[in-house]
Formats: sequence, C-alpha cells, structure tokens
Amino acid sequence: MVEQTKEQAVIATLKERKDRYVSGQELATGASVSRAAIWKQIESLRAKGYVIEASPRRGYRLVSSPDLLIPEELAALIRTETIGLRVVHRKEVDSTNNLAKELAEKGAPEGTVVIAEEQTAGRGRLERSWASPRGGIWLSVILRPPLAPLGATRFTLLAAVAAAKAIETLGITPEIKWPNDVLIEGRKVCGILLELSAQADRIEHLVIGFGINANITQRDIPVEARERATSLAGVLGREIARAPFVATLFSVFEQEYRRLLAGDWEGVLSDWIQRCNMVNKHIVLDTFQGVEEGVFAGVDDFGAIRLRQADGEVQTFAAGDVTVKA
Ligand code: BT5
Repeated sequence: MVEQTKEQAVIATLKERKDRYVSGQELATGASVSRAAIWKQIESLRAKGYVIEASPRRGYRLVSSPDLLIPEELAALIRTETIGLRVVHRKEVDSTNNLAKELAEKGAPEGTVVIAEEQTAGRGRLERSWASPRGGIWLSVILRPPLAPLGATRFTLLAAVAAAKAIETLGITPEIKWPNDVLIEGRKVCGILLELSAQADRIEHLVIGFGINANITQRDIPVEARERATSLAGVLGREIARAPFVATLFSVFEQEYRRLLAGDWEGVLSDWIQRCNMVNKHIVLDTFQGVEEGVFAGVDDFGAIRLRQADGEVQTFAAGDVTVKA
C-alpha cells in the first residue's frame, strides 16, 4: 500500500466526506499537521487542480477533483506492494520511457512509475512515433528482475497480458498480437515499448512503457495510423475513469510479474495464448531484415515467435511486425 503524504491524507478525508464540509481541525488531525498548516496543504492542492471551497465557520469542502493521474488521485486506489508505490507525474514530457530510464539510471527503485498526461515525443519500436495526446494513459514502469537479459521479450508479452486483463475489467474482450499490440476488433488500443539496460548476464533495469488509448478519439491519432487504431472511449461510447483503471493495471501487472519471478512463465504464456489472435493463422512477419511467412507455431521460452514455414520447418524470430492473414 502507498504511504500517504500529508496532502494525500487531506484529500482522502475530503473525498470521504464528499460534498460536505470538514473542519480545519479535523483535517489537521487526520494529516498530523498543525491547524495553521492546513491552509498550505489546501493551497497546494488547489494549485494541482482541486476545487476546494473554504468557509470560515464550516471548514473545507471538495467541489471537484482534476482528471489527472497524479499521486493524490491514485494513492487511495492502489492495492499493490511494489508497482506504482512511487509515481512521478508530469503534465507533459518528451517520453515517459526517457524519464523512467533517467530515473532508473539514478537508482529509482523497482516499481517506480512515470506517468504523463501528454508526450511530445512518444516513441514506438524502432524510433517510430507514438501519438500521445491528453486523455490517454502514457506510463512507464521500472523493473529490476534478477534475470538474464536473454528472455527480456517475455516482459513485453507479460505486459500485454496485464493490459488485456485490465481492459477486460471494463467489459471489453481484447486480443493480443505478438509482440506488443493489444487490439480491439482488430484495431490497436495499446502498444508496449520495452527498453533494457543490462550486463552480459544480468538485467540492470527494464523500462516497460504502456501506451493506452483511453479517452481519446480517432481524430487524435495521425492519419497514417488512424484506420488501424481505436480507443477505450471509442469502443465503450463513454469516457473511462482513468485513475481506477491505472490502479487495476498496476495490480494485474504485479500479479503477472510475480508469476514470472516464481518461475511460472508457462502460466503467463498460457494467458497470453488464450488472448492471442494468431493461433492457427497464416501470418506474414516483417523481421526488419526481410519478410517471412508461415503458420503461427507459438512462442518460445524467451518470448520469440515461431513460424511453421511452407517446407514444414519451424523457425524462430526475435523481433518483427506481424500481419495476420486468414
Ligand atoms: C508500439 O510501437 O506500439 C509501442 C508504443 C509504446 C508507447 C508508450 S507510451 C508510454 C511510453 N513512452 C513512450 O515514449 N512510449 C511508450 P510499435 O509497435 O512500433 O507501433 C508504432 C506504430 O503505431 C506507429 O508507427 C503508428 O503507425 C502506430 N501508432 C502511433 N500512435 C498510435 C496510437 N496512439 N494508437 C495506435 N497506433 C498508434
């Protein structure tokens, strides 16, 4: 559970008493600060976008909360032991993966998450650009698994399972496409960008970036990607509450991560296969060094894709873009 800051304690009490006034004294006691210091906390919360009414006799009343993925909004919802215990929030950043890598290099602990409302240079694989307007969920998680770098791709698959499971809690049935896409009705709703810092035999840290098209419209996505993209709000016909969704994502992600660390990669993979849209399908794989075709023949121990080719041979490929045929 997240240890609350004083501001978080104040906002938690105001939220509990939704629409009613809470005395300054009560807020002060709850947050373990002096009666005089409460004013400072209130001012700082207002600066973050909370609308709080103050009445000299009755105290304080929360009128509205900002739709931001700030720690004040997330703290009370988070049920994890590691993932998201520390959240670094920015209204705007070039790429949450860049900031997370910087923090990881400076020693940020496992589970630290960087979230931005907007990215000015969101990235996909191979330096492709990722549209990241306001309303989406753009976040990066720092992990420090005590593992060899060889199987790092497993974390992309693991992240896709977590994103799919979180999306399922909204009543939607997504599909996963190797290696890093979560789709709804064939259109991409979430992409994952895994970046690795390692020595020859040991991962130093992983940064796992999730780009989830939550409350955005197709018009927010550049024309060239628009037809192949979708959003949660577009599918549901209403906006989602992002903060509870992010808290759910942290929980399912932590569960999958624990499973992997406990040696149950098979379990993670089986959840992945259940949601995979390639089973028994003929696929075309652009390996970035050439195009290969064949029937999907699963994923190996390291997360690489296996293709049964026309001559019956099964070949394994570590990277690429998949197009699913019939
Ligand atoms: C990905 O790459 O799918 C990885 C996306 C990861 C984004 C997250 S956001 C938080 C973190 N910080 C970052 O800077 N990145 C991560 P890839 O499979 O290479 O797909 C990229 C392609 O998807 C682009 O070339 C476009 O065609 C398409 N695309 C761009 N923006 C999109 C969007 N918002 N929704 C769907 N498709 C998009």
